[in-house]
Amino acid sequence: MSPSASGPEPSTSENAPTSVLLDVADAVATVTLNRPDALNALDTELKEQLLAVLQQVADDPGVRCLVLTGSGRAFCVGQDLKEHIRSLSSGPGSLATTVTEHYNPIVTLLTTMNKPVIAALNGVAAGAGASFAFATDLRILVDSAGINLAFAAIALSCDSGASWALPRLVGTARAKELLLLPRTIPAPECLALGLVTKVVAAEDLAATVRELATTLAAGPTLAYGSIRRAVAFSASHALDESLAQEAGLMSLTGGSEDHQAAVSAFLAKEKPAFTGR
Ligand code: T3D
Repeated sequence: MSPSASGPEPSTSENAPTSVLLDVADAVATVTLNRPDALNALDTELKEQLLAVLQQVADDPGVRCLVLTGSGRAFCVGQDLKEHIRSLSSGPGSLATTVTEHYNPIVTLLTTMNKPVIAALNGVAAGAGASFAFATDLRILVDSAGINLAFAAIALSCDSGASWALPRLVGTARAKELLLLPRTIPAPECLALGLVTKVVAAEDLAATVRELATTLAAGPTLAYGSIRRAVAFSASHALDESLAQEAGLMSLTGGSEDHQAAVSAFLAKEKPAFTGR
């Protein structure tokens, strides 16, 4: 599973299917969900490949920013319901298994890896696909697409962290409305609600994301990772605990090479060159 410096490559060994592509260039890893004919619906193979690739990206200190995107006209329409109907016939056990074995670790990696994560939403994001997008730091959505919290439409509750991330993005009342009454929320409304960071024309998506990812990949990665952890921690802890967590992370980042270099550069009126350490 060696990363490519030139273009997207299979995420797994040579003859394996390519439901997920990984490209690494200039410290930016681009992970592409690659079942375009199925609107990047999440079947078992894709989920297992995605989990492996995300772990690889998280563990690679040479990667300083992750971009998650989809191929074709959709970002991701969530669980592959064609596969799902087959597993339903074998009983509810398989549903419980994929949530804990696939969805939960995927979202944990997206949420907690020590580097910034961008969702390049090239098309509709639905169900767990929407949840994956919410687990990232910045979401760039094409103006022709939307987001659909599709779970209740098929009589499911919600998963992949939707109940955790959505209220933090839009507030509890709005989160419940979007989950109880699923619909495809058009791009301008997604922006107004705070579900996405930015809306762009489809032809501008690649350049917008590239510029953002390049900027983040050249930044203070340790500080970025620590900011992710501090914000996630304080969302579910009291002020005194959050202050203690901040103090620990300030101590960590205060001892970093990047901090030393950045303060020296500031005082010398120079631009800092961050190494990520
Ligand atoms: O055990 C477990 O796995 C539990 C875990 C669950 C996690 C989840 O993600 S649950 C939620 C699963 N996802 C959905 O319920 C979304 C279903 N899709 C839709 O609601 C709509 O398709 C969209 C809002 C995403 C897009 O609408 P639209 O109008 O642009 O497209 P469409 O015409 O509805 O769909 C186009 C085709 O894609 C269509 O197939 P066809 O008619 O061309 O042969 C449709 O059936 C197919 N498709 C869309 N979503 C899925 C799908 N096929 C399989 N799985 C899908 N999720």
